[in-house]
Amino acid sequence: MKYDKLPSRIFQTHRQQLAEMMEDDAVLLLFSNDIMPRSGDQSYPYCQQADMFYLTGIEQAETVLMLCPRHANAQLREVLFVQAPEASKQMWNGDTLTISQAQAISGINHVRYISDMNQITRETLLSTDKIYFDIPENVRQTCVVEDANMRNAKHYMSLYPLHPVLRLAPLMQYLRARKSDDEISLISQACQITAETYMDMLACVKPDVPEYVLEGEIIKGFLSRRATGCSFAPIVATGKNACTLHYTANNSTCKDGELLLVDMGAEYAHYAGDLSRTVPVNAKFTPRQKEVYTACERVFRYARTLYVPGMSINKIHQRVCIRMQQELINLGLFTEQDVHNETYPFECVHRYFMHGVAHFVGLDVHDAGNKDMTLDYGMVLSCEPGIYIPEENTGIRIETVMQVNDEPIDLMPQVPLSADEIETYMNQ
Ligand SMILES: [Mn+2]
Repeated sequence: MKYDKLPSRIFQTHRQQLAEMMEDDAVLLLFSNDIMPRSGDQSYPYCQQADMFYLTGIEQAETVLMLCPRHANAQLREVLFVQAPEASKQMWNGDTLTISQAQAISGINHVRYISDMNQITRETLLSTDKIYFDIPENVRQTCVVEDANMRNAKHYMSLYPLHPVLRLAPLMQYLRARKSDDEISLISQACQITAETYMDMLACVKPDVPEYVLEGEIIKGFLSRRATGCSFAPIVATGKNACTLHYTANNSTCKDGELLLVDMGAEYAHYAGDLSRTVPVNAKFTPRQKEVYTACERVFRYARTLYVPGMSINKIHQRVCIRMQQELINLGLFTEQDVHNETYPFECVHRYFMHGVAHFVGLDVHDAGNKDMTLDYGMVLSCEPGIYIPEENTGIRIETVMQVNDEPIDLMPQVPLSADEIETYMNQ
């Protein structure tokens, strides 16, 4: 692996915390992601199911975790199944984990080959009342492709139709939203790689440079700093492209006099970074660009102070919208009277700031957690106000990653922020 080996205590702690939340007489069957076909005989780079990584640290396919924390037979409380070595596969793909390597990574004593799974799960299920399954519950995505956990849930439900089933997702959402110190240092590492790469990339920003050249600099910067890759596809958007929130075509050319918006994140040891910044292509803001930029910067500086225990994403967003409304009125984008005539709150604001100001960040860049969850120590979220004015060819987003604290902590404080800092940095 590219990253420093993680201590198994990270995963042991996660399993212990989950065990405390699980119902008595219940067993969890958790399946690794499938290898996703691309075209012909090619597959996409393998991506482990996030909860599987969170609970075991195992990165390979054909892995199953069975947890039955209060089973009378101690041998059945925690069992990990991994694929057995196969000479023909090893010739092409390299070695798979041995039993002892899987034990060392996960901290699980009872590691067996997957061929033993049917017998061991049968013995456990017939002596247990309920089964937890981890079917996908992301509010932002319903996928037409059935994943391994959904497929196996249906399979086991048909084999054991009299066992009530339970949802794992709410438990994982609760746990994964609260990061340990180990996890926070991994996210910080991903953020450090992201920030350094961004600041190096700025040296290449100038009129007539294509967006994809900057995308290349980002990927090169990430990989050479030991990132596993990108936590999401980089957005490199000049001028009006920045008003497409998830613009990833990156095939235009940066023009003199335009602003450039970059939204990028490295992935280190499966944990995500997430950074957005906006700079003038020619290293000098026009007076109007500076006016809009500094309005967004003021909202950003204010928003960062709100990542304290007791808040929630929805509460932060509400306060940021109030502040944003005043800034947008001052920019002449709408009037107090327009606000008075709104059919729903912040209708005018939403024309120019149409996305949320925060999401959880962790194993997924948009990590487990919901918008009404009360923020607590150990939570990590993005902070990303933006102002988008297509008629002025302008899209601005300023984003960092914040750790919730009495004094909220910006995990990328080194990145130039004020218009003056940006111009000085780009001209040096
Ligand atoms: Mn983000």
